[in-house]
Amino acid sequence: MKDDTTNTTRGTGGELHQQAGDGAPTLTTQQGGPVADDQNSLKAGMRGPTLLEDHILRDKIFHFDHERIPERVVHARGFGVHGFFETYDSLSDITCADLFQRPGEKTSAFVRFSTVAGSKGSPDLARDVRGFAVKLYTKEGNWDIVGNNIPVFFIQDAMKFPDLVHAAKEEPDSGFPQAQTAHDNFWDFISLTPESMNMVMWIMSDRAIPRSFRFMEGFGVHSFRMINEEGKAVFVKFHWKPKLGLQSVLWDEALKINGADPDFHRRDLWDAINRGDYPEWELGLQVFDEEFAEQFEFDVLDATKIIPEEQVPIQPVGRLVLERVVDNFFAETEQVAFCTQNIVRGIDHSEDPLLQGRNFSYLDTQVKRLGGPNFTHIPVNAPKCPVNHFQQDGHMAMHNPKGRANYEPNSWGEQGGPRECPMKGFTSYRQPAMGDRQRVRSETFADHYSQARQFYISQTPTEQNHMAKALGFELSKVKTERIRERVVSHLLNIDNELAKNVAAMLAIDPLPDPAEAAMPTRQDLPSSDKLSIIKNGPDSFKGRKLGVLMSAGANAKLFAALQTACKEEGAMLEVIAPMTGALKLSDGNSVKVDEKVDGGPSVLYDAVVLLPGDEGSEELSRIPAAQNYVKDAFDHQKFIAYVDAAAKLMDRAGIGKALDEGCLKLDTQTSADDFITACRQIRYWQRQ
Ligand code: HDE
Repeated sequence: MKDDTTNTTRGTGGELHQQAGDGAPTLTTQQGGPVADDQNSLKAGMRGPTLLEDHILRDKIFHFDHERIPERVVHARGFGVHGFFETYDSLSDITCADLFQRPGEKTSAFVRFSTVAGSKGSPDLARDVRGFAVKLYTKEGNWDIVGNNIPVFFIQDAMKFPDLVHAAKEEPDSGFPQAQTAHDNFWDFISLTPESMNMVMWIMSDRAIPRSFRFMEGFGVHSFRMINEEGKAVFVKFHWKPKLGLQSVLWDEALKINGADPDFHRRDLWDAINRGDYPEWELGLQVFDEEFAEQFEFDVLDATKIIPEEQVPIQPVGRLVLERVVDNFFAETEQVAFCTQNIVRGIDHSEDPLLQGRNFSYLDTQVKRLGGPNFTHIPVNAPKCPVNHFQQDGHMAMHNPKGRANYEPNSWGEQGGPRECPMKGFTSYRQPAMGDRQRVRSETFADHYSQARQFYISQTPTEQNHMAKALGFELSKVKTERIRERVVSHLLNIDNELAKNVAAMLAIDPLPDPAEAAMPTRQDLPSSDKLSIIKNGPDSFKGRKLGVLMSAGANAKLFAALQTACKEEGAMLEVIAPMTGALKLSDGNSVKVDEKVDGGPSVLYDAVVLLPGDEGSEELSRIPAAQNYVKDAFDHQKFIAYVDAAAKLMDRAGIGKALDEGCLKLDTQTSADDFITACRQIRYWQRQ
């Protein structure tokens, strides 16, 4: 590596000048002119003023002034990575989409995960829906599945989207709160929009605070169509199932993670890919026909409803592997432009009014964000198949056709440019469209509570408890009493106990009347196990992170045993100690410290080990951050392994007498293995 001090000089003001040579290229302006001095502007005399003619200063500052592009109006905070999609078997019976024709076919992909409400710099662990947008660069054009990690949405009609987003984002007068729905405007809108109740149950569940992008599901949300070569269509819903299973954090952890590491999710994905631990999802399809759609309890065009997996099972059709981080965040993550209308032959939209509105919106927003119609010339947006058309010019046009033909039909024969292809070209499904022009909501969309109830009753008691607490937290931040009451009046149409619990947290007594419902809540929808995170636990500690709190003299054998157990499981291990740098173990060897104890709180780990050495245990037990490390791990129902030397630390953290079966004593290699096996349950939920 080039030494920072080679080829350097000092200027008259003592400033450092690093010069080209020894492999360092020459610095230039944007016009390519070599720059002699990048430290000083051009001045009249030693002490100025600076001269207006300084084109080098102007070149640099002009560009800097224009570095920002408008952040996304929603989903501003995001993180993108590259990967590929691999088709399992041919799906030619249901679709002629090229990427699904050949088993083993690999299609390049770019995926951007995001939160919705917060601005670009907001913390990762906001309670929010996560965007799960996938761009597939197929041989017949780009196909974007612009989905979320929750399979339903707040509203049924695109007309309401600006209102929803205005209400969710910071309030227009004060400009806060940032990245939070815990405020009056959001709950005011929600409480006046009963169609949002199913989604409200989902966002008040732990789905809205995922442990990592790697441990969450993705959903296309709307019903789409697949069409085969004969023109026959079926409906499909898209599901992404993470190979590592589902996992979320607790709300108290989310709040603390946001302080300790606001980039927790993006760092997790970045680190996983860089260490070769490529996250993987299976694409699953729920395929159903018009006949099923007719007899299903709800309208398949209503994006506030799911089709339970028990009713239409999910067929895995391929896998998505994320294996490459971006070279440049702005070029790729910021400039990627997803559009729901980017579909390919063999896939088609449904008449879902939310989807129809989205198809208009995304193209519009890209022009605003990226500054013109040529955003497909940006590498991350460019299709990886031949692109030939007569569209031309516009801002920043990069690929300009040669020759005279820029229209068709034309008479220019071989020089005439591209022509239509009825065989391979996109064809829309021939769905008859008839009816009076009218601004209406279909009455088949009117059941607002039944699936909200179904979601709630499908959760484990632990998850139900989290939901009640989340509602209690959010509504405690709502200052207007009648809004809080109105939300409880909706909850009464979902589940009495839930409504009562939340009302108690808000001291609402007596209970309000249940909200007037367009349709009564169905009590006959069965619970669906697939809707719970805990019931679909990973049963593995793979991909998770163990935090080992240590001090000088820590038992080297046990440390090695933990390292082996983690490696075998495919988990990571980090060392946390009072000081950064290196730590001496009992055998005299040193180990690298990953985090100083106040920079590595236990909320950043999935399970913890307390492994102080005899020498340093007293000092460690007096550090408040170490005590919090233990207390939080215990309160967050994490598995804890400890050695005798940790007794004082545990006492000072107030857990010494509370140890339970989620706290395991560590003394041999087998106990290290047993501990990692216990960690597969992710949390010791029995600890209340
Ligand atoms: Fe979006 N949405 N959305 N949305 N959406 C955008 O497009 C919009 C909706 C989703 O990582 C915007 O490029 C309307 C549902 C994701 O770049 C914008 C409606 C779902 C992303 C837009 C919806 C989504 C966006 C803002 C209601 C889940 C981030 C910036 C009719 C199925 C993509 C942009 C990325 C982004 C409009 C509803 C998912 C303004 C009008 C439902 C994952 O075009």
